[in-house]
Amino acid sequence: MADQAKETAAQRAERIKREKDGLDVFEDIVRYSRLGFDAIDPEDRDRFKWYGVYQQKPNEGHFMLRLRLPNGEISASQLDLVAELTDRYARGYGDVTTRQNIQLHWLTIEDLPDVLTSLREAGISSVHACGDTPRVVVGCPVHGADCDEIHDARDLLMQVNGLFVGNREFSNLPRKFKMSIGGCALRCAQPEINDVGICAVTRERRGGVEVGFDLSVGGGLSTQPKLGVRLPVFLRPEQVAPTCLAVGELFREHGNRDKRTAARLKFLVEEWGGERFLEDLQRRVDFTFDPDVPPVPELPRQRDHLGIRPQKQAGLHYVGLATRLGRLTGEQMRVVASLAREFGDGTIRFTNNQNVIVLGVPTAQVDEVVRLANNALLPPDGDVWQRNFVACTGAQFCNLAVTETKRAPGEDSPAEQMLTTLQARLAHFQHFVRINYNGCPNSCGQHWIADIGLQGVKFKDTTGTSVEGVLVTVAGGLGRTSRFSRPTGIKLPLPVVGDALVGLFSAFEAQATEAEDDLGDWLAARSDDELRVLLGA
Ligand code: SRM
Ligand code: SF4
Repeated sequence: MADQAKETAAQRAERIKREKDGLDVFEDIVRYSRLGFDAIDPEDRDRFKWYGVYQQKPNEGHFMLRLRLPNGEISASQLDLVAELTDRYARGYGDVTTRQNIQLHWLTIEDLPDVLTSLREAGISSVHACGDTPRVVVGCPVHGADCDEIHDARDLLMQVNGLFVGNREFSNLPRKFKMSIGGCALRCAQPEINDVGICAVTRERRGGVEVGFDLSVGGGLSTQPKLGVRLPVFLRPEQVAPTCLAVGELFREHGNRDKRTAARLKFLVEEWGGERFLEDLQRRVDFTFDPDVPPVPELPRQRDHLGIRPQKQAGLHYVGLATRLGRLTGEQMRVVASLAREFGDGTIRFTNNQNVIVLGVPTAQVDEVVRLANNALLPPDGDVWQRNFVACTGAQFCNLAVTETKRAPGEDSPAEQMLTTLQARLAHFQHFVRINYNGCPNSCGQHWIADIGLQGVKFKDTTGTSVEGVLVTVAGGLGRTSRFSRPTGIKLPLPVVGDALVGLFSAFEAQATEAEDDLGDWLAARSDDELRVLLGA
């Protein structure tokens, strides 16, 4: 056995994975639930992640549980169960995540066997939701319903998810591995920032149009954001699953296992380049990749599906509801479940903006759904602020956070203050805007792709006092022009951020000539010095 005292973080992580597959830790969770928190071997605690269980901060015996909801999908009865568990074990609230999942906090080791077993019996998995594993496959939350969709890729997504989840062949990857498979024309599933990004495309063919899939690899955010590299391949639907498996194998075999910070697929793609990557991939599949790819289409900047929209099925609508900062009480979960069951077709899907969509609502029932959703503080259209303000977990629970972001529903927090200020002072604002707030540089809240990215930092103010604040980044976005937000160097103490943003957006409004004027372009054209003045920094 290695000298554990001298191990690097990567050596430790690799040894822990080699010595026991995280998938074998369930029995230990049951055993520790009888022995108590203090008996937990720290290495087993690391393996708990393979069941979506993560030690929460402060480390006083509580855990976070991340569910695995491929395509963000959950049924009404499943959400009822999650609501019940939320109230019984998680102090009454949970989070919708930027990968369309639900997370609960405050679970104890004693609670875990009951919670995990109840979820499993209801068909909800948390397997491979955390750890060095194939994470949940994200997708378009209106797969199968969107009138403009290119291809309903839901079944394909579920097939790929099923091939990876709980598969021991992929249970020891060098690092987390994230896939996105989407069929909508908006590419709302953000293929550009996933390790594997697959989205539906069409190309002209004699006699008509052929539907296939585009493939990009090595996208990701974190401290070193990279856009996925588009490979010159046109995938037929039946080639998607074998291609995903091949990328997973390639990553497993060639990903960097010596340095955690260089282990993600994006670094391998960067080192090899697309050409070599594709050559290796070609050797792993039993078909020849078709290089005839269509041009990248013009993509809009706003790529979500919130609001009330007709479905491709005549007489049905889907209704998107805006959460407040991604936090849902058990009661709100029950309302969403009952809306889906009583008025919709029972399907609920979470979005990567931490919102939720109820599908299959007959036209005649839409008004009632809107009324009940508003009563539950889940406005169907949401104003621009609530709909597009994303906040990661932050210091309340996160081990890596530098600053606080949000707190329990109804409690004051920096994100709540910012959102309330914007809603109160710029209620009329109509332009598309995306604000993403992270408690640290890891970008779980995706600040790199926001118009306004807020990254939690500690810094010294003008009096030399250390304060909590944000570093402002601007003009990021996916779509028409994919670009990461630009760090401005401007740091604002948390209490002034809301007012500072009001000043900035008011200046934009004063200069914008048309409702369609683009905030992202305007921000991109402002120098850091100009922004500093507009933000009052
Ligand atoms: Fe994340 C680690 C929360 C999406 C990049 N992330 C963490 C931990 C586990 C840190 C910790 O030790 O506590 C956070 C758990 C806090 C808690 O108790 O909730 C955490 N990440 C989240 C969530 C809940 C943020 C949210 O509020 O929505 C998201 C859960 C997604 C899910 O359901 O699976 C979440 N994390 C992301 C994303 C966004 C995405 O995937 O599109 C990213 C950037 C994309 C990417 O991976 O490149 C992201 N999280 C990270 C990183 C940096 C990874 C890296 O490559 O360097 C870490 C730290 C690490 O892994 O070492 C991290
Ligand atoms: Fe935690 Fe940082 Fe991720 Fe926020 S961005 S959840 S603070 S690791």
